[in-house]
Amino acid sequence: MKLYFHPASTTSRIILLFVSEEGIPFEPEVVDILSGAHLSGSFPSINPKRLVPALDDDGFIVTESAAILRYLAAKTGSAAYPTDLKERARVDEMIDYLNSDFYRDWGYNMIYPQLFPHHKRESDAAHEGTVRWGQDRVRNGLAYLDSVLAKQRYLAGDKLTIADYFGAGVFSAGELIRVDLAQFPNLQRWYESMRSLPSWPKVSEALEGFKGMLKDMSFVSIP
Ligand SMILES: N[C@@H](CCC(=O)N[C@@H](CS)C(=O)NCC(=O)O)C(=O)O
Repeated sequence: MKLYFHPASTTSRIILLFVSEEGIPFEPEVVDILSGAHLSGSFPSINPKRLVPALDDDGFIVTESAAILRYLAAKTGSAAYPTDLKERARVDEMIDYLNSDFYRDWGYNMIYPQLFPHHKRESDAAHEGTVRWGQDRVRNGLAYLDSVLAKQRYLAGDKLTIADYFGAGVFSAGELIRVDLAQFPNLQRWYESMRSLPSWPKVSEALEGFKGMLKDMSFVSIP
């Protein structure tokens, strides 16, 4: 199985953390999205959306980080994707919430417009409005997730599942703008438990490098 990814990409690191923790063998293929290598050449025939990650399992291509996680977990019979219908529905429910509602505000409204020029809004007023609007909605999302984690150890119950791998990757992007989870103690406890997974330091090397480059910048963040 070949995994096309970039080590700094949030959605790639979701997969990298899961395969590393589960010991799933794969052939790595770095796509240098920073130099635009995903936009031309052979990669668009792998993923016409021109985004990483993408998985090639003997000619069967899967894109979308959440779909790749589900595919790999189901293919390997991982305990992190329960087969019980109701337990699995809880995992899918959480992944879908994180990937749609939460990530829209967290990533595309609050974090990425502050980091990437092509995410910046046209006018300063529109830009600031987007970031503040994202920040407000993120606060609601964080409070919701904190309340979930007040009742259970992990995002989809008391066992580690692919929802936690997905969530940990999404949350790691918050480190770039120095999100402080202190006012959400249950969420903070859960995130620290994910950060203490053995593969975290290796998988997060590029994230740490990016954080270093941003250390003198100020951001609209949490709190
Ligand atoms: N919904 C996709 C999003 C993938 C995505 O946005 N990938 C980013 C890196 S995190 C990318 O390839 N960006 C390249 C670009 O925007 O040109 C997934 O979850 O896999």
